[in-house]
Amino acid sequence: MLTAEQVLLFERDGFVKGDVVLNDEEVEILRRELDLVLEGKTVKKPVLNRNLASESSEYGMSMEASETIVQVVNIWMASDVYLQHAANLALCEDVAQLAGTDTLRIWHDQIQYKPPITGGPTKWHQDHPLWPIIKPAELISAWVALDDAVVENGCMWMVPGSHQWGDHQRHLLHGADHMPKHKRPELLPEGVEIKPIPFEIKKGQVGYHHCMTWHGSLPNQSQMKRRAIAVHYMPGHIRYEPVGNHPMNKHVHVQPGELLTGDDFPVVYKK
Ligand SMILES: O=C(O)CCC(=O)C(=O)O
Repeated sequence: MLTAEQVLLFERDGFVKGDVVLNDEEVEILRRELDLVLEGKTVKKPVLNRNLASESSEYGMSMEASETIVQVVNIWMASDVYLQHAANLALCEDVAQLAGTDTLRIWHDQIQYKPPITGGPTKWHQDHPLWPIIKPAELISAWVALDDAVVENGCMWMVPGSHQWGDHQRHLLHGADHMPKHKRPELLPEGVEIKPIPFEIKKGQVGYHHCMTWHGSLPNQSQMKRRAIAVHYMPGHIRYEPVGNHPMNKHVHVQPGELLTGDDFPVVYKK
């Protein structure tokens, strides 16, 4: 469980660091399992396994042709070890506490792996506007580092307080200096300041972020790998309300307006 201070920080900033939830051996198991998935050696497959840097997606951008960001979406579907990770009690209790819910389902997970030197930047974005088939915007992600994530190898950066500023996704730009720019700053609430800060997370540690918080990550300019597993958790009341498309759409078997339940959105925590 998180302390009252951590909960207050999350409410104020839209992100907070948690404990080290995985020991070295547990991290090693997840790393090995990731290798198997990337080498295509698992029987079951994830929903996506792609190079984000070469996609013109909302997340990826390529400044150099050689850049790579390996993104694997729903590795839990390919690997039971990752499903067990999503059900990690310490993570689930913290997220349930932050979300004020007694039930958590997986919306989806994602690996982002930035290889040494060639690992590219992940564009500044807000998560929920990129998830236009679910509502309300009350999801929380648990981002667990599989390598120390520091500025040099492309840790995430966050803009404190931005989860309270509304949907600015279509106005957010990734500057040449890798910092966020707003196309129409006059649309921001009065008096707010865009002050991005690095969110360095130790190997095995978790960082939580709200689905409206502005975040992005820098290129990996080091010799270290930067691997991480983020689980995007849905509190029990999240519904399927499609107003756009998403790779998870084909996994949805409920009607618009219904709770987003089903085998591909498993309950991983119930109080
Ligand atoms: O791993 C990264 O650098 C970005 C991940 C991200 O955008 C997220 O977990 O919401």
